[in-house]
Amino acid sequence: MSVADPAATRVMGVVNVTPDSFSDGGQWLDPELAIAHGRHLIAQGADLLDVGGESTRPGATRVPEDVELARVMPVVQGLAAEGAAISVDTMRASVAEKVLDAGTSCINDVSGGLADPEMPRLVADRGCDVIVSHWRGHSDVMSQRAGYDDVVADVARELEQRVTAFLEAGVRQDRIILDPGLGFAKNADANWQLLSHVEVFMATGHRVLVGASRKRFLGELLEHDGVPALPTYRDRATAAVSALMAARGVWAVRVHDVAGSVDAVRVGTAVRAAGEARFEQGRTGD
Ligand code: PMM
Repeated sequence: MSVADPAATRVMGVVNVTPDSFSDGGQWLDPELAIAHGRHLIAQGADLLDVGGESTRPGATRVPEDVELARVMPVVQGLAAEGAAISVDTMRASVAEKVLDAGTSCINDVSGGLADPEMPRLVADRGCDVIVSHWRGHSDVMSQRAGYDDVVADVARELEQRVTAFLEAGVRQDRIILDPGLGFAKNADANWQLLSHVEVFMATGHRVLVGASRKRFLGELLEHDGVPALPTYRDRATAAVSALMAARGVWAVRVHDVAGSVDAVRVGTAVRAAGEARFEQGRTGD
């Protein structure tokens, strides 16, 4: 890897086609606006776009399948026609099947295949990439399931079980991307622990994706007089996480503000490259 290798950690830009996402809800519900937003994120340097039609914020109620599909389908079709690399954020195999037909190359299942037992088989049949996140239940119950003995070990073990389910269904090992699922049944301390120990997930040999963008734990960190920072004021902290994760060598960061993370990833990648260069020098000097 060289210092000039900005692609070392990918930047995944979020296109939420929802009225109620905590981070950007309602902004891109019109398909034309969502497509324009995706185009803008690509121009800013996003390597791939994550299109979602169902909010997963704590307390959110599920949307019916036909509504989810109607939201994401025109956006996937429009962006795929422009050559964008697309993942779709869905927990439904039926939605995944249709968006794969429309040009999606990756399924981002925040439930890690737990919400829909058909998901592993579908992914195996289609041979696509899949993001397998750590998850303990839908938005209405997840905050009650945030208890851990050792959050890093517990999340690693539970994720391994989900990976096994995908492998047993016939998904290729190298198609599976791991995500510790920041904010999903996790309090702030748990999220910081998982970021701090991201190498535990990388040690599995799978690609690792981290989604810290605009999340509540960043708002809590940046509080003023006990009031958490609003989601859009969390972008600089998000970029800081992106730099740190790039320095550790994660495969991708999932963010709303792409421009900030593209620069941050270049910083982190340069730090990482410099460290590797010194290590290589040390080895040849032996
Ligand atoms: N976070 C959200 C939604 N989808 N997908 C993955 N793989 N990882 C995440 O951390 C994640 C996700 C939270 O909602 P948002 O779309 O408003 O950011």
